[in-house]
Amino acid sequence: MVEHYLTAASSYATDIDNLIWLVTIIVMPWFFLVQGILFYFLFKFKKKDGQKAQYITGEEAHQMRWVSVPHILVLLCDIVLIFGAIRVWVDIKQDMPTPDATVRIIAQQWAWTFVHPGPDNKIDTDDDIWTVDELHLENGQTYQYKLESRDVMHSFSVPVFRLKQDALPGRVISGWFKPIKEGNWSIQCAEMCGIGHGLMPARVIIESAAAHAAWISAHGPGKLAAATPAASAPAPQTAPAPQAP
Ligand SMILES: [Cu+2]
Repeated sequence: MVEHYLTAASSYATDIDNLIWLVTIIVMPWFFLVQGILFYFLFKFKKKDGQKAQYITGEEAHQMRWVSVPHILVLLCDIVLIFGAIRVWVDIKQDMPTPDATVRIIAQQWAWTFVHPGPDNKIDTDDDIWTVDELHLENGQTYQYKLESRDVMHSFSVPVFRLKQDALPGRVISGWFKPIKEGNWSIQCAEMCGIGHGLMPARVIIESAAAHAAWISAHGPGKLAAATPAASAPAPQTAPAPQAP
């Protein structure tokens, strides 16, 4: 179960994982050091009969060093973390690689609508393929997404992509991802969006170029493809469905 979410299925998932490892490796020694010193002092200076507590102002140089030296060391660690974080942030959020295709992602209470480009590889044209709760992507392609909300705030979360992006009503938020691992993975809304929030799962299906081309050709222009239930195999269904909005 956990391994399912640990899979790195986007080109930048490993960069995010490495950043979290960097934070863990830098913070963990400090945590154990501070806890160790705390418990050592708790036992060393515990109340003893006949011994009065001293009042220490901490103003002398050798006492102030207990604050200033760790303070400087923590600041140096912060600088390392900030550099690591900025590098990943710029790669993922600032730089937008030239996309091979664009998908529109529309959140609403309580479902996801995905608009895929049809054979012309453009969205907002007659051959778009609309799906509900099922996003189809071609492995190895770079996608730009345009994220919208029809009602309240939602959050488009794809754990295997290490992607979580808020959707705000009235705004179109652009970003990108590049799937690198074929499979059928979870999408979940990660923003409390009403009573049905927990019932808002979807699937991202990453398929080979041939399988993706077959999926595109199996869906007529402008049709709303039937969604595959979240727990089932990714095989697309072709049941008749209402026209796309
Ligand atoms: Cu939600």
